Amino acid sequence: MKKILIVGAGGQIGTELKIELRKLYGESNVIAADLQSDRNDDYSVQLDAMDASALSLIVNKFKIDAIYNLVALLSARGEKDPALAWKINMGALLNALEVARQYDCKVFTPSSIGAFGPDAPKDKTPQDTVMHPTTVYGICKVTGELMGNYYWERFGVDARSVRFPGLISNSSLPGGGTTDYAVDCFYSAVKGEKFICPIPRDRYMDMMYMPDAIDALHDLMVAPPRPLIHRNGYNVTAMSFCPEELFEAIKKRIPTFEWEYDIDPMKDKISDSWPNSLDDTCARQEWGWNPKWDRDAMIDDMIKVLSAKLL
Ligand code: AKB
Repeated sequence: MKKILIVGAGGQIGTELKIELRKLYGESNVIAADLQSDRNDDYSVQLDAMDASALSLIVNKFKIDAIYNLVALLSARGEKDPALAWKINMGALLNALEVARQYDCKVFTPSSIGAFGPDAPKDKTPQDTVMHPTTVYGICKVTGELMGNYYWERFGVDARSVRFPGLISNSSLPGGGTTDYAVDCFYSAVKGEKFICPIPRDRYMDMMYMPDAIDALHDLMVAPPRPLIHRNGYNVTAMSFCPEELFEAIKKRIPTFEWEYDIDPMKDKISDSWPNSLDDTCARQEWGWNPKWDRDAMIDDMIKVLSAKLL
């Protein structure tokens, strides 16, 4: 990859991906696109991801050879307006695939644990199993995986994807996701505020610390194409926990931390339909996926970084 375009660069993943890719490839080789451009960034451009002609102009102008399409309404937000979620999530992906076809670019787009539905095996959910999601977000993710494979088989567009679990970051906040609680609780704990948890105390979901997520994105994109059998998209995970386990572990480090539960019915329903944990053997075998951050290391780092930032 020589010239990279991040579409949705101002979001939870994009903010950190931009920094890491610029360290690897140089500032001018990573163009950051979002609805609003960043005036302090010389390589930031304004782009509405729904505008295919505008995307095409940017890809042509900067001679882009890899597009990271990170535009999406997340699961809980998507349920508030399913038509809009479909329009944005699928529209941005289709534009990225079509422009990639035109200019011979690679494409990365994240899939999610949300691509699975209630009938998939709950524990160690296999790479290949039934996928009947019950959210519009999940339906978009399954369709996105199929479209990625279709563009690869039919047009040779090198589209790749991973099924991300909940992503936990110390610098950028998620928004509209079902797994957001696992980030939000750290802000409450560090600020000395009581955390109100919208997810049931014993509901397990897979999670990952953002540095591992960035490694997953990069490692998959630079992997040689041929050994990639499950290119759209790979199960990846780093840890699985339920809210009560996470809060108890935080309390060991911040003894004043308090929490209570006020279950959000929509997030309850969504999280109940998702896996407890994924089996990521295929990613490990096909491109060497190997996460570095476990739950305790992630908690220590989150508290350290947020305490320095907020206190
Ligand atoms: C969400 O909660 O919607 C996302 C996801 C797991 O895809 N974080």
